Amino acid sequence: MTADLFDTVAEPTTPWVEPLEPGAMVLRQFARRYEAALMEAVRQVFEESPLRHMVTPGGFRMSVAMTNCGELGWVTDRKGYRYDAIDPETGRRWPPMPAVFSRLASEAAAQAGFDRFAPDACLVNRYVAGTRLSLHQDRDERDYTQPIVSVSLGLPAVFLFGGAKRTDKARRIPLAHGDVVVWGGPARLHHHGVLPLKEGSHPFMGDCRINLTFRKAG
Ligand code: MD6
Ligand code: FE
Repeated sequence: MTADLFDTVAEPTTPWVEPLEPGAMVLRQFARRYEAALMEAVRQVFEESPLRHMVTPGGFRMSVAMTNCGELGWVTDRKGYRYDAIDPETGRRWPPMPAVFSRLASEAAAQAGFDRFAPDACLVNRYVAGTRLSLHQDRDERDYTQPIVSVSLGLPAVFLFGGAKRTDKARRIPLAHGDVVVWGGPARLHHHGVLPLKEGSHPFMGDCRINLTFRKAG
């Protein structure tokens, strides 16, 4: 049997759009079309640049385990947050962005009204039970006209989506395997985070949630 690179195992569900606010929406089940290829590509990225717990500038070890692929990778250490072309753990460039990653990200962005999104950075996050991400803005990128595309795989999570100010009330948005959140335009700098992951088991991913966050960083 020959399988195309972008073939899927399961019959993909027809995606639907859930608007959040101007510039932000959830594309429900949008990543299901490529789920098999995505999971295989994630596995390959982990082999080349393993997951690690980075340290914040304040000295706290992040509960999310992270790695990157693409031209640039997001890193944090005692010196601060930044994008770097070199993985500090391996001393080599981050693994190239798998074709299925760039394709999914630009298709999702286009669906959300952001044409020609060409990410140069993909942050890969792994959450296990108890892992959380506190409210923050993504503002280490150069060009805020470019959106953020965030893909959820594996265990469900509750995504927090707030406003321009950290104190703005944040909505709680349940995210399931295959859901994609896109935020840009007037929502580009809105605060967001993830509530502590609940224990569980996912048929493809086991006991974790994988999140792919695509950016045009450079
Ligand atoms: C998520 N991650 O994991 C969303 N932002 O669902 C992020 O928003 C994020 O993991 C900036 C830096 C690291 C991150
Ligand atoms: Fe973020």
